[in-house]
Amino acid sequence: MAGSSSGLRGNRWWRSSVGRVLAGVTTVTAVAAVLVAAPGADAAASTLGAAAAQSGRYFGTAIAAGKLSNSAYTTLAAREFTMVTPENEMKPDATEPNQNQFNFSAGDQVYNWAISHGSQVRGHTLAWHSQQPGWMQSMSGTTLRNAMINHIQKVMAHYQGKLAYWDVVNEAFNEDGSRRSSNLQSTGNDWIEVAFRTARAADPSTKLCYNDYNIDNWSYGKTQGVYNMVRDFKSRGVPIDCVGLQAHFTGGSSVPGNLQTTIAGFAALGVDVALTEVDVTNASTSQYAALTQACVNVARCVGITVWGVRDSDSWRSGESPLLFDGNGNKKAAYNSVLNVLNSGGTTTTPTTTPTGTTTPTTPTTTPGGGSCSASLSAGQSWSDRYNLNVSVSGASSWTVTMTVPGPAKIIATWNVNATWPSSQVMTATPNGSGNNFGVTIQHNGNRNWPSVSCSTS
Ligand code: 9MR
Repeated sequence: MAGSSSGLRGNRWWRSSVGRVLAGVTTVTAVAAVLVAAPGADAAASTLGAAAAQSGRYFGTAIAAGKLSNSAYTTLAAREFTMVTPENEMKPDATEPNQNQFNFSAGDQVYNWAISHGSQVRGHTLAWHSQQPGWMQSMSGTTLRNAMINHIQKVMAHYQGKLAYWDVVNEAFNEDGSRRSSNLQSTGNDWIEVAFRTARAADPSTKLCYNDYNIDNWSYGKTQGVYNMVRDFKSRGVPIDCVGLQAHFTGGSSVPGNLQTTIAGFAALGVDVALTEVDVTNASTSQYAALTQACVNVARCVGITVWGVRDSDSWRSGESPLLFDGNGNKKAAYNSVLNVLNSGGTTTTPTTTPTGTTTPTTPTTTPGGGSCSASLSAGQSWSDRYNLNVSVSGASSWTVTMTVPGPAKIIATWNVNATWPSSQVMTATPNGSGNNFGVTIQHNGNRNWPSVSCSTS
């Protein structure tokens, strides 16, 4: 956990945060407490999710509903990951098996598991040439266009306000950067922007992404094709918030040397970028380290998702491409990813966060049960989100409740067992990491301090 205060003074977190800590805590006593009981922001974290959260990022995995009854699988997934992508359960063939008859049972299973384990969810995917239900495969023209619009509206309505991201359109380009031919493409070249406009209207709270494979190499035709589309969308006001690089470095491909250039290139258009389906042939440690480094070096690279938990869960299990072996043991690549995440590398321009007058410290005494108090101090911040460090004192068994002022919402925590079923209200208990933990809040324009209270039982 946290090192000595002198160690902290020398590091990046300390330099970038001390001004905001001084601004954000109300009393001299509280400032002194922060100096000594250093928040764990830059201490080496021991899980992927916790390590990524130190720089406001998530670390995710694909989850299959059919494996949620396997406790080895769920224990590992709950421990390590802070973002979940349903591997197949939110695809069109799963959610609309018959036209206008929707089935969200498997999608909801993955969603409910994820949020009950303090994880966010990335919806995957609404419009795609593949995994269409049979009735859609045989459609064309206006009928198909209208069916696509209806599908997006109904599926997004079901998950309204619940998902962090949606892959609105998946894999719509050819390798040379032209549009892939499909029944959707045949409805007109504007089908992608219609999908995004429909999605924004259906759920303005979710970030809307374009997702594809083989768009990792900046000089590749497909990368440039997607880049030009995103640039065009941004210039014409077509709503798009993010680009997902699937980053499948399996089946003969490997991490290109210019991956960071690609991530930065997309980010410069004003979209979030994520690596969304990572796997690497034989889990090369150097390639895993390189792809992680490329992400953490770009401020708007918001997270990394690996495409499965253990090698045995992979769609390409023959290439053993993931971070855990079939028995759930950490592989060498796990450590190389963790080390890069723990070494920081975030290059962001901190903004002043949070602001406002809410008292960040609310001690509570519970009759007969001892007492505890929780105080907040500001951590790193980015244009869309900021970290807070929570320091608990007075008891080793505690429950901290934090309420963030909407439309701000909690998107990640580390060094704590936490759930935030409403996005605005979080309940947290110790997870054995001590009495300091961290929270990432997406401010959505409201940077006022959350309120916090502590109780014992
Ligand atoms: O991992 C998914 C596998 O279980 C499915 O059989 C397959 C069917 O298309 O889709 C896999 O996931 C894909 C993802 O949805 C989109 N990018 C490529 C992934 C690997 O094929």
